[in-house]
Amino acid sequence: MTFDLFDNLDDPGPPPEPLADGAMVLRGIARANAETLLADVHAVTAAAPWRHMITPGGLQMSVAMTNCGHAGWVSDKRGYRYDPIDPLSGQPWPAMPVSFRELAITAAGQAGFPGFAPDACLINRYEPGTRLSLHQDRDERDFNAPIVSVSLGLPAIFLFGGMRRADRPQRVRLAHGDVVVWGGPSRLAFHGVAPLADGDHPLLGRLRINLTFRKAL
Ligand code: MD3
Ligand code: FE
Repeated sequence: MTFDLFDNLDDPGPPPEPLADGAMVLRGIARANAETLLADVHAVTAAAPWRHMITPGGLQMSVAMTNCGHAGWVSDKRGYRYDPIDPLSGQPWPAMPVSFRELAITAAGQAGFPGFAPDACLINRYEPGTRLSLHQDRDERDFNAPIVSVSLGLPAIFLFGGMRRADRPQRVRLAHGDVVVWGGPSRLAFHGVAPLADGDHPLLGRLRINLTFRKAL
């Protein structure tokens, strides 16, 4: 068992950090539960293994992905969509672990989005050098619901752009345990992740894992 300052329940931690209209950073709020979250990631990947999806343009993504919940985000030559079935296994995606759901709902509430009901969680795995190019998340049905993201392992530089692809993105460092809630006018902002710098994280070694919670259906 490891302990750090955030395990002291008397310490409220840093206050929520507004990033843009509707976007709030909750620094370190997932740290105390990180080992449980990671055990649950491993349980999900035992049933729905990591895979490198293919974009509609035919390129393999450098980030490995899987999903849990009632629907999973998939990409192939036919396009992007949410599917209740994992195309690798032909089975439904694994259920969303309780630890995931509770964190996502708590974070959304702290950021001013009570009643968030995520039905999908996309899990991204970054190795050093991998990146996610600038994109919008617009495959979900209801853009009124926020997206909640949880960063674990190696830190990343997150690129947060505007409503147009050409808008110069701000660079935000997201570290282990940081949670960001993206709602309101930020929900459709362009965003991405810069190539991951190498490092050695005590829990995850040379990896970053990001969970994104969505109301997809
Ligand atoms: C801002 N993932 O899975 S999480 C993605 O770190 C994705 O793996 C990144 O972008 C990652 O689609 C970034 C932060 C994030 C997620 C969704 C957003 C930021 C967002 C949707 C709208 C605006
Ligand atoms: Fe995204």
